Amino acid sequence: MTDFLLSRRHFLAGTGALAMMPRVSFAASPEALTARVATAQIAPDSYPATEVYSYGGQFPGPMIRAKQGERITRELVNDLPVPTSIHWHGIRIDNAMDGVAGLTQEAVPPNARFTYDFAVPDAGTYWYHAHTNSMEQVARGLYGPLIIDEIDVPDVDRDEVLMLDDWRLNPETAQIDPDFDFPMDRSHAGRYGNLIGTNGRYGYRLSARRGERLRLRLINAANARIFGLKLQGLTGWTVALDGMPLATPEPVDSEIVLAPAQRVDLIVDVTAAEGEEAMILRFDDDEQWRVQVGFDLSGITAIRDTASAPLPPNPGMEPVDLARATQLEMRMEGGAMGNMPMGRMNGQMMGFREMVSGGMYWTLAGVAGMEEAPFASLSKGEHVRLKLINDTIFPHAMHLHGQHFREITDGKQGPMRDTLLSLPGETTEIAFVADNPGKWLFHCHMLGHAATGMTTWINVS
Ligand SMILES: [Cu+2]
Repeated sequence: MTDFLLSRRHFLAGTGALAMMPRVSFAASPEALTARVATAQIAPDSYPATEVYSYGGQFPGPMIRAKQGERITRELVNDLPVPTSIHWHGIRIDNAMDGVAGLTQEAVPPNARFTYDFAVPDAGTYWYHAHTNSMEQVARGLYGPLIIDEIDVPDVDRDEVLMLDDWRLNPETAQIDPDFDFPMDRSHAGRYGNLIGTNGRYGYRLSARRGERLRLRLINAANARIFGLKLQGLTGWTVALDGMPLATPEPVDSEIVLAPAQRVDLIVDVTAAEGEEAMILRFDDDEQWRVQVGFDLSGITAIRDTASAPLPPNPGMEPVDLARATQLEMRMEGGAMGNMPMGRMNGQMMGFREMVSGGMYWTLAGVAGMEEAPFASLSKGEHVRLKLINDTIFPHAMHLHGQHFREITDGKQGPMRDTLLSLPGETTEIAFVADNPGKWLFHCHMLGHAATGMTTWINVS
C-alpha cells in the first residue's frame, strides 16, 4: 500500500505541475517505467544484495494501479543492455499493446523507448512482465503487480499484494545463476529456484490485527514452480481467479494450487486467537509445510459476522455457447522421458533428436515454436472449444493472451481464467469467445518450455 500511496502522490504532484503547461506536453510525457539493472536484498540480510533487472530500480517493479475503465499509460525506457518489451498479463487489451516481441511489436532496443497506452476493462489482480526472452528476463526480476480496482471496492481493512517467486541463486554470492540454457531445466519441469520468497524477499512478513479482514492478492511470478498453499490462523474465501471474480465466493478449506502466472484473490479474516499465529504455508520441495508469508499480529478487532460478498462481475463474462462452438484440439508432446514426437520446426518436419539439436524439446499440435501461420484463425465473436491433451510427463501452465477462457468439466463451465494448469497425461478442455481482434499468443508459462517449443498463436479478425 505504501508504495502505491507514494507513487500515486508523486503522480498527482507531477500532473499538477504539468496541468499548467500546454496539453501537448502532457501527452508527450507519460510516466516512465525504466528497465534497468539494480540490486535487491532477496536473500537473508547475512547475504550480499542480488543484482537484478528492475523496473524503476525496484524489485518487484512498482505497483501500477488504476480504477476499472481508466487508461494506463507508461513509457518503457530501456536502460538495460538487452532488448525488452512488457506484457500486461491478463488484461483484455488492445492487441498492439500486448508486448509480445516478434508478434505484436518489435522488441525495444537498449536506449530506446516505447509508450504503452491502453484501457483496462476488467477489475482484478493482474501483473506485468517482460515478454522478450522471458525465460531469462522474468527470472532476473522484470515483473510487477498491476491492480485494477473495482468501482465499488469490497469491504476489507487492508489490501495486500503477494508476488510469489523462487530464485536460483549462487549460495555463496547470492547472485542469480546466469545459465538460462541448461537443457535439464528446459526439457524437464523448468527452472526451479533454490530460494523461495514473496515480494522480492526471503521470509516476507506482514503486520495485521486479529479480527481484521484482508484482501490478499496472490500472484505466482515464478519461472516454473507450482505453489501448493494453505492458510493457518486465517479463514476466508476465494473471490477471484486470474483477476476474474467468482459468481459465489468459495470457502478456502483445502490446498490452494497456483501455477506459474496464475492469481488468486482471497478475502480472509484473521481468526488466530491470542497466542496463535497466522501464516500462509507452502508445501516445500522436501514435502514439509513451510512459512511463505508470516503475519506479525497485534491488537484485536471484532471479526465481521458476515461472509464476504462476491466481487462485482466484469463485463463480457457470459458463458460460451458450447453447442455452436468451433472444436479445436491440441496435443502437447515432447520433453524428457516423453514419446519423442516428430515435429515441424521452421516449416520442416523432423525427428525429435534433430529438434533437440536445434534447441527445441516440445511441440504443440505437432509444431515446435512459432510459425508464420497461426494455430487457428478465428472470426471475431466466434465461440471456441479447445481440447488440450497433455501427452508429456510434466505439468504445463497454458496461458492465452487477450481473452479469458473457462475450463469445461463434465459439460459444465468453470470460472474464467487466463492460465490453465494441465497435469501430466491429462486431457482438459477450455472454451472461450474470441472477441478480441488481433494476434494472440497461446503458450506454456513454464518459461523454459515456452522458449523451447511450447509457444503458438491464434489470429482473431
Ligand atoms: Cu510447459
